[in-house]
Amino acid sequence: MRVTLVYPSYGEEQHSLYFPFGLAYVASSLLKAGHDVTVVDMEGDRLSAEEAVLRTVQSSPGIVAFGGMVTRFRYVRELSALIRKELPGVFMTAGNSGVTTVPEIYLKSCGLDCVVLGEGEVTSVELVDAVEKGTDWQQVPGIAWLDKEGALLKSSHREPIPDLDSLPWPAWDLFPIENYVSSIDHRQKKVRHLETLASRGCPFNCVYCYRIYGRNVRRRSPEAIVAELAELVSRYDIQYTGFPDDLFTSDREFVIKTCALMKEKLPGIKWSCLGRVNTVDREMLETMKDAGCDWISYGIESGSDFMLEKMRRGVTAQQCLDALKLTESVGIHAEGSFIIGMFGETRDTVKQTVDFCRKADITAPMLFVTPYPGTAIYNMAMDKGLIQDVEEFLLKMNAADELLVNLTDFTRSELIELRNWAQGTIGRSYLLKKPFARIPALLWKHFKLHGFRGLFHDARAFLTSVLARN
Ligand code: B12
Ligand code: SF4
Repeated sequence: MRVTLVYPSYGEEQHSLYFPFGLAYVASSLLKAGHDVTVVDMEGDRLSAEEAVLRTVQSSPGIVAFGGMVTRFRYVRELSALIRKELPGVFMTAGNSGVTTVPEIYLKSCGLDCVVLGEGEVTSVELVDAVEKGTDWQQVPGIAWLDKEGALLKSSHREPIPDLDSLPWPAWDLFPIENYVSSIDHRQKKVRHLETLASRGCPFNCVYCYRIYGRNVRRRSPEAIVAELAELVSRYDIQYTGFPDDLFTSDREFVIKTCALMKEKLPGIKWSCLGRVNTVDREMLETMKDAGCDWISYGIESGSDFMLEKMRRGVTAQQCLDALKLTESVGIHAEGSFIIGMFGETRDTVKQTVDFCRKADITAPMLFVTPYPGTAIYNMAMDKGLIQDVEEFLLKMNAADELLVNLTDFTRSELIELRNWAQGTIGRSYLLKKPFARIPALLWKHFKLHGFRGLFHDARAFLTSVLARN
């Protein structure tokens, strides 16, 4: 059957491109099952909604299926309405973590026939088979739909795919892959890159995080991961890769084995991953460094032990500091990310985070906490009546840098002011600690990436921040 997979826009003017693995895995499974798959990549091809609809209609689909994370809900809503007008009888579905956590909203607002819950590879194949053959698709496990009265119905639970090595590689070539490979990577560097997924799931339980694959971690074999990477090198000439798993470092033995194989088969390839401070040690980091790892991003989130406990992080600020220093000491760049505005946040806890960054000598983005559907804090926010209208909440989501729900005792403007102060102080302290090295390096980096526009933007931001110092 002809299936058109639509990847909605990211919603920002300028950004790096991240390859949509979920949709690409679904695409390769459908291809393997003999279906005819077209991808309309609004993001990768920078399509307007009208262009995306036109391409979708021109592909003459039997099924249209949307991907994209929860923040892209509004695009799915817009596109689905436009496509429905052009193709009134087409079967429409969607999958991703948003659909999985708030299926009723997607079904109601986007006029979808059903949605795919959780892991999509097997479910999408069975669903397309059933629609093609005209059998009862509601018998396919792992889907949800609305009955005539608008009540949510779900089929039986879909078991996780036991062996990830059995999945075909993502269907990279259905996407405008060169745009992804040659885009600025997540470190803001220009290098040919494409990432690979090594595992699904995370054993931890942080309150602001939703894990579509749950706490039981499934890992691919190091051999399969390295074979895929070798293919990416030979097909697309990549020089850089990374593992955007929930948590790449959750199992020491797995990391060490994968590194040994990477070192042997892919010398010269550099890479990055997401880490957790209590899952790394010196020997492991040295092994990673030796296998080409040059960058680890740790979700630090706060410099306050009180807040870390509230977030169920299970680590202390001191552990975070030690891990950052250890990582840098073996020659891997350690990056931290922070959030502000969790339940219980105070001026003191924010100051502790700022002090933490000074001590760690890092600069880092500080994002407002957002209670995404499926997280513990989403349930708490719902219980407290802080999210009155879920659809409105989803529609407001964009690049994740705005304050959408205030979980604190501060007023909205106080919290925004506090964030701006903290972010400015962290950035300024970092630059002024080694001004002659860091300021020119920053300006040069942004000039290379964005030309004079980037340079002026940076210079103005820095001067404003120095003048506003308090
Ligand atoms: C890489 C990544 C990113 C990348 C972008 C990825 C991309 N291409 O869009 C970047 C770094 C940009 C990013 C940003 C953000 N991210 Co993010 N990200 C991830 C991460 C770590 C991996 C995604 C991935 O590739 N997974 C692997 C693939 C195979 O899984 P999948 O995408 O879920 O796809 C499967 C199913 O969902 C389903 N499926 C997916 N699409 C489709 C389509 C169809 C038709 C079907 C049938 C099935 C289907 O089948 C797929 C295969 O099994 C996930 C965590 C995770 N492990 O999933 C978070 C995650 C998706 N991100 C999340 C969040 C919150 C964000 C941010 C808002 C964070 C922030 N505060 O900045 C921003 C959003 C920015 C924006 N404007 O949209 C949350 C979403 C929470 C939620 N309730 O939906 C997650 C789950 C992290 C978490 N644990 O909380 N992210
Ligand atoms: S934030 Fe990271 S460590 Fe915590 S549960 Fe999510 S993936 Fe796991």
